[in-house]
Amino acid sequence: MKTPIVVSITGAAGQIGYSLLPRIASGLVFGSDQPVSLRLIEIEPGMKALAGVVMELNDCAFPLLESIEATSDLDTGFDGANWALLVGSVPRKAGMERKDLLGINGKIFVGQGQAIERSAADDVRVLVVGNPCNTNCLIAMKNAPGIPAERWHAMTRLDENRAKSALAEKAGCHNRDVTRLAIWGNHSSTLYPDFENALINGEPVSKSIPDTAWLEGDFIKNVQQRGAAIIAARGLSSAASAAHAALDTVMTLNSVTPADDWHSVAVASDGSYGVEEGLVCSFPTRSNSHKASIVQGVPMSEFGKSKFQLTVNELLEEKSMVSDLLPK
Ligand code: NAX
Repeated sequence: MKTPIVVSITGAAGQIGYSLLPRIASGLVFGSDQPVSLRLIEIEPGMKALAGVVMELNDCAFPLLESIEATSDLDTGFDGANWALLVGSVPRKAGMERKDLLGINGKIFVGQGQAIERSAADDVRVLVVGNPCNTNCLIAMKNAPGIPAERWHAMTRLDENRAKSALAEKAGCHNRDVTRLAIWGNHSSTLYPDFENALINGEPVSKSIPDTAWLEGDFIKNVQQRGAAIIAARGLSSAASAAHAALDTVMTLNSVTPADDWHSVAVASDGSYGVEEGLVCSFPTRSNSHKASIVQGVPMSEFGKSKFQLTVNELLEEKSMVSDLLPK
């Protein structure tokens, strides 16, 4: 038997946690011969529900699930973590400004970053899902200066998957025929789904979808607003698709990306495409199974550049709103 991989998950009793956990425990994500130890983190009010989730995981009798620790203590929760999935955060409530949300959740990510640095394994990698995920990731990363910046990620894969699905529907093809779909910028309503560099069956999207007005208009708007559309329909925010995208992200980061494709994840900028160094921004990336690298030289039209600048400006604004949480 291999040594178990330790996976810590915050917000484990929430909707996304509920979809995420059985799939990790089943071996789907880390391999069919890789035992997994789960460390599930909740705030005190969530601990009762988390106890129920633990009962259900036990009742699945997963052969690869080595152990489960349920805790509200961060150091216990991140102890020895090889992967930390930061899903839990406080949802935006009526009357709350974005600045308020950034402040409330930002403080959570200060403590989590510090605890990950103190307690996680030397090779820990982190994926932030809880919103606003780019800036939460920035805060946690800056509060864990001992962990290399390349180990921090925030999730934009759900937006990529949504965009692929929308293009496939319009083109009348399968979503597996859509490749090189990059999300640029922030996971928010300013994100830019790059149809100019995406391919359908290896050809530019414009060949299958010559409707430029749709691509520049409704396509972008629908991807940006998809989360709100799901809330309107379901009465709850997306959870199954979000959990799936989180697992897609981890599996992509753990494998080698084919040379003719790329995937979206927000990483600390290295200055590529003029984005301020350190800003956690979504780019087209390729992984070598240990590290995601930003794909260089992706061309952008004036239209694409203006959309990208808008979402980068929002990230800079978010950063300035949480400057008191970012150690110099
Ligand atoms: P839920 O409200 O169902 O669950 C969140 C859980 O986190 C709750 O059980 C809560 O007790 C717990 N929690 C809150 N603060 C915590 C803390 N400091 N430490 C540990 N646990 C804590 O939300 P859910 O639908 O699971 O969504 C979780 C997060 O994902 C939200 O912030 C949501 O906005 C974000 N999303 C991010 C997406 C992305 O693409 N990056 C898409 C889906 C989702 O909206």
